[in-house]
Amino acid sequence: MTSAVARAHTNIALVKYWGKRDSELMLPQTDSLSLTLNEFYADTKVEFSAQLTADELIIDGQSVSGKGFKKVQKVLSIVRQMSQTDQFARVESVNHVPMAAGLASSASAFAALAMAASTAAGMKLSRRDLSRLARRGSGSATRSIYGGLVEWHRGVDDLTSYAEPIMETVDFPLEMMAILLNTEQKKVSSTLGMQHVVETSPYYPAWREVVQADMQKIKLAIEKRDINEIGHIAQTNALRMHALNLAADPGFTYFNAATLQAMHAIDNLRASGTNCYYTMDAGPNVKVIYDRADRSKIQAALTPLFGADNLVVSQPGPGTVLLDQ
Ligand code: 2P0
Repeated sequence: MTSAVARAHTNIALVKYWGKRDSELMLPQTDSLSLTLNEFYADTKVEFSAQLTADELIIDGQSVSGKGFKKVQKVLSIVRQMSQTDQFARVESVNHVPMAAGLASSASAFAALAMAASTAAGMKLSRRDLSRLARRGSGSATRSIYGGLVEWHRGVDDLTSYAEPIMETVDFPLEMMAILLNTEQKKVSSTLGMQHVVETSPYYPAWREVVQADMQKIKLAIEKRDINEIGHIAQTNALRMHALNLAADPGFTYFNAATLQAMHAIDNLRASGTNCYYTMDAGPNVKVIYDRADRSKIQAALTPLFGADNLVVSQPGPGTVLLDQ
């Protein structure tokens, strides 16, 4: 019996991934760039055993079947093929988030699974290959193998679509604050949302060009450690991603009334001299991007609107690590 435990942190994209061109290989339409977060992570244990008669998945103590389980099985099957084993596996994952944050958890889940499963199967994959393996479970997981600021190269095939760190230890005061507005399960999954957009949004060709330009601009801004420029690019990129959804047929949105309230609050705060920017993903929660020095001013402005308990500060975090073997 062989087992391994890995810890992976989630990430928030500053230049978003929103569309696949191959859903089996999980090749994205565009490059993307993210910040790995310290405060949100998953610990996953994988155990291969000749005694098991099927794969098993337990998340936060609950046995899981359905779509999530299928994606886990897909990654386990790739690992079995790579390591020439036919044993089934038990996967046990625990999510560590400050509360039921409803923030993207598939990134940390599949990055941890890639490292724990490949190690438990006796392989020692390079980080590039771990990134490629994590990608097969969930696109955003490709980036969570690395800490700090990370780029996912869309590539042209399975071998060339992987992530690379731009700055693993962020050496300037970039910080992110999640505003928790709604922790219910999202109505349109990322997978379905992005597929619908690629198929029906007339803005999609423009989005590809937007991302290409934003990748260049944000890498320069990171080099200059210019938090305002990084925030400005991220906010504009997020709005353009969400515009794809509104322009699809039928159109849809992940925003709710509180999302718009938070967006206005951050725009107003910036207009009154405190530099901060927002980004949103496949759900209503808003993430604020700012310089650590401005944290208390931002908290003071947002607390009366959303409550102190719903503001979760997170620092840049590390890449995926092995905890136990
Ligand atoms: C991102 N998101 O770049 C984008 C921005 C949400 C909005 O990646 O279908 O869970 O498993 O590849 O990675 C969330 O989508 O979707 C995501 P799949 P995933 O972070």
